[in-house]
Amino acid sequence: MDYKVIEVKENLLIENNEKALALHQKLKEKGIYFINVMASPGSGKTTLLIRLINELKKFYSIGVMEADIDGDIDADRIHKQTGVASVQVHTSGACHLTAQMVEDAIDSFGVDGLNLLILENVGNLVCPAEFNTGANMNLVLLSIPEGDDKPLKYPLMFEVADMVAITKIDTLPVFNFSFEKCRENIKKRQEFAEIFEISALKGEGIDALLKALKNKIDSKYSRIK
Ligand SMILES: Nc1nc2c(ncn2[C@@H]2O[C@H](COP(=O)(O)OP(=O)(O)OP(=O)(O)O)[C@@H](O)[C@H]2O)c(=O)[nH]1
Ligand SMILES: [Mg+2]
Ligand SMILES: [Zn+2]
Repeated sequence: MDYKVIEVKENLLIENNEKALALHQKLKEKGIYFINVMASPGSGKTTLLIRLINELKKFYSIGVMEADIDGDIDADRIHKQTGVASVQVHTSGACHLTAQMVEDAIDSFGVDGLNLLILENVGNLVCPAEFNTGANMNLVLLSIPEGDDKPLKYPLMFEVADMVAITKIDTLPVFNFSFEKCRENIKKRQEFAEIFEISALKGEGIDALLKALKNKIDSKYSRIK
């Protein structure tokens, strides 16, 4: 019984990976760079995206997919506060997106003419990391109130991160959080992720993150807008 359950999951992940690679190729052919944003519920994903998009929209034609189990609050916030096209993706109760769900969302969203696609994945530090979305890069957030030990408890999320933004640094005075320990814990998972310290609320550290994101995007595809 246990064996069967494991096999089903492995097949599911292999199938998802194949789908994600095909989706990646499809977006590449359209010249669309795709960023997948993952983190815990309430860690500040939408707040950060609003700040980033208001700068990035000067350089790119952006589309945003907001994934949640229910509600359309985040897609509405993004659209109202940035003016960019956004779509709310409901997962029918699932706590992560599969590549197939991402492709279905992209197809109904209509991405032709865009050169940057951003996905705010379901707030969850566990299974979104297991399911390749076909994105060019994963931006993972870790907010100060969650604690500096999270990379030890949720290893895969920090293994698949290309960039980690330590967020809500304005709350540091009221939490027992060590940047040094957090960086050490991230490095235990992998060596390569760039790490940023930011406050989406106050704007601290946003410029460095923006610059790194632009470098990543522009090193892949030439700017079209
Ligand atoms: N102090 C502080 N609060 C922040 C910061 N960024 C976000 N918040 C607050 O954190 C709460 C959650 O922010 P959201 O941006 O909605 O978080 P989220 O990760 O998108 O949440 P879900 O989509 O529900 O998973 C809100 O009350 C924000 O105002 C920050 O840098 N500093
Ligand atoms: Mg959100
Ligand atoms: Zn899940």
